[in-house]
Amino acid sequence: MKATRIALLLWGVLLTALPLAAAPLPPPSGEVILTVGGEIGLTNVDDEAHLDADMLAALPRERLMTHTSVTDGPQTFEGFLARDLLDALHAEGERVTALALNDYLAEIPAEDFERYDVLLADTMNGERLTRRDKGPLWIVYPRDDHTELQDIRYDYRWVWQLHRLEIE
Ligand SMILES: Nc1nc2c(c(=O)[nH]1)N[C@H]1C(S)=C(S)[C@@H](COP(=O)(O)O)O[C@H]1N2
Ligand SMILES: [Mo]
Repeated sequence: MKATRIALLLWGVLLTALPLAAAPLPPPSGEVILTVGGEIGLTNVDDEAHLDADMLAALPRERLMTHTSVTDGPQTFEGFLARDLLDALHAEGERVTALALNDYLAEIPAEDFERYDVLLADTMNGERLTRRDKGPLWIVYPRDDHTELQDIRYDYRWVWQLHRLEIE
């Protein structure tokens, strides 16, 4: 069996069945899309989780339609839930710092991800988000489903060009 395949299987098992910290996170085999550091229970490179596209694709896929503060009309996003990622990595923390390729950063209370189905989107309207345009990942809140999210206090947490999360 190819190493990638084994790695993916392991990751799949981690997401579903295995008790905490029973298996290590496989190393990334492709380009790293997202790095997660800080208070996490599973790591693969030093004390961080370096996640490639295949590993992220193993998380349950979710779709969300919503308006945003930077586009006209509702957009359809696809990706995975921030909550599912943090659960998969056994993250324990109250604060998540989200860092973008353009050095923008936002501090997000971890409870946002419990309370709301916040997406880490990798596609918009069926098109993959590229680094040139809001990719590789964009934090998308279910803005249309909760009036309290239609507020600048949340807009700044919609970090695009996301490439790193720090859990504290
Ligand atoms: N990567 C990145 N994400 C970002 C920002 C940014 O500058 N870079 N600006 C944030 C802020 S402050 C807001 S209000 C929303 C919308 O930003 P805009 O109104 O400046 O377009 O996106 C957020 N996400
Ligand atoms: Mo903002």
